Amino acid sequence: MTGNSKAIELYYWPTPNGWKITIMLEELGAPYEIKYVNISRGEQFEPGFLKIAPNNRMPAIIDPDGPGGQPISVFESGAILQYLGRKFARFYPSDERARVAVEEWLFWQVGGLGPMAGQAHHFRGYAPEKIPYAIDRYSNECNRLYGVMNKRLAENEFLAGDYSIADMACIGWIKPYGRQGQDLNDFPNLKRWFEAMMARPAVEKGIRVGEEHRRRIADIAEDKEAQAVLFGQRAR
Ligand SMILES: N[C@@H](CCC(=O)N[C@@H](CS)C(=O)NCC(=O)O)C(=O)O
Repeated sequence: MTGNSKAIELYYWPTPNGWKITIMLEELGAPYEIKYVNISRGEQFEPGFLKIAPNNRMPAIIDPDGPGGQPISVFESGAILQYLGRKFARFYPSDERARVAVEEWLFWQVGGLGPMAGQAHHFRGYAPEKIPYAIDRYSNECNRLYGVMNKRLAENEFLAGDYSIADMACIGWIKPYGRQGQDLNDFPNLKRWFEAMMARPAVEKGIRVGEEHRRRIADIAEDKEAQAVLFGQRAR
């Protein structure tokens, strides 16, 4: 482990993408300071935040003790997990074969499970109009992805063999399985993994960070200000 005495600043809101990083920091036992970015109120567009996270999405971090002892900022949850995994040399193996397996499943999450489940949440929960084609399209895609994970977990305890940042990336997106129209009883290996993951103290603690700010779908579905901020964004 390299120097980790200074707290890492985590720009965060309690959502599946934010949880990935609180879970990792809890697993590492690394000191961190939460900077809330209230995405329903547009704080992701504040110039100071955009400087470190130009995609106006959280999570992002600033590590005051970055390479060469100088601060570094990182945005994109996958890049943050990889950075922390390298810095602390944990949950992201350096052996090339093992590392490739972690990266396959990490990128599978950030490019597949996350975006597809996010669209399922949108069309099933938030969209003012219920569009059957969109609901089916994203619920079916989640179902397919759950099947892929279930098969993988038939032969592996965790996605990449040993517990890794790939599992941390996925858990927050499987937790709301009901919002994606899925039943874990249809996926017994995934269910076994899900229960093992949720039993980890760091996962439980990471998901609880900022839970007082978490809002139910129905709240957002009625909150015109949040909808105006979050939905229908275009280039600025
Ligand atoms: N690819 C990004 C996605 C992050 C993301 O979508 N964050 C959402 C919350 S889960 C956000 O900050 N949304 C703000 C907005 O939509 O303006 C990552 O993995 O970090």
